[in-house]
Amino acid sequence: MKDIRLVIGNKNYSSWSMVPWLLLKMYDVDFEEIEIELYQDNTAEKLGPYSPSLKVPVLLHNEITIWDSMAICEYISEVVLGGSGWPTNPKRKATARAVSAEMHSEFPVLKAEWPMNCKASYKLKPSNKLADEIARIDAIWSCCRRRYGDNGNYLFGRFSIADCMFAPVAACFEGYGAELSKDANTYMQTLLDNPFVQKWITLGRREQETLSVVQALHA
Ligand SMILES: N[C@@H](CCC(=O)N[C@@H](CS)C(=O)NCC(=O)O)C(=O)O
Repeated sequence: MKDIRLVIGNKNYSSWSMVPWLLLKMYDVDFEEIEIELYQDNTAEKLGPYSPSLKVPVLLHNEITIWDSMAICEYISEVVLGGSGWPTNPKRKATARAVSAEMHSEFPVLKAEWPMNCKASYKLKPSNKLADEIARIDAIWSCCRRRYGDNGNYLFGRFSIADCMFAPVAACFEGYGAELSKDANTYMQTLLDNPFVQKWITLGRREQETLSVVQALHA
């Protein structure tokens, strides 16, 4: 058994699972992956021993259990990566934390109307409320790239936790055909070109399970 274990859901559907998985992969941290199929009759039974919230992702490290994507990333950065999960400059770090927290806690319409589905490949016209949320994400991406993207192609230049938070959004935007500004589109492509993002999407597309809730949304 490895020291670090990450419990995740179906790669095709579980956006929050992708967040710490990508961080661990990008920083070459050795970990064991435990994948549990979501929304099945026995999901709660299988998740119970790992997850107090009965949700994924969950990080298990020594005797510690952490059951939230953002908290997991903070922990990995602090305990495993010596703080390098965030930009070092305090202003960049504060902004990276703010946009990551905004992604984590806001955008209810995006999460409901365009849920993660790696197999989606069609254009969906967003509702007005969703268009507002897409415009806000576009503004975050364009603004961070312009202000902080001087030392690399990611949101704050070099790769950080903020990119992990937005990687599932890039997959959704591509799958459902979001229309973005030029700068935001370039950043989305950077995320989609990341080899581990590609790996997650490829593995997600190979999964056979179909969640009827997600299918019904776009039938
Ligand atoms: N705030 C949590 C949200 C976790 C979450 O909602 N996970 C979904 C999968 S992406 C889940 O486990 N859903 C199962 C359920 O709601 O029963 C986080 O960031 O980790």
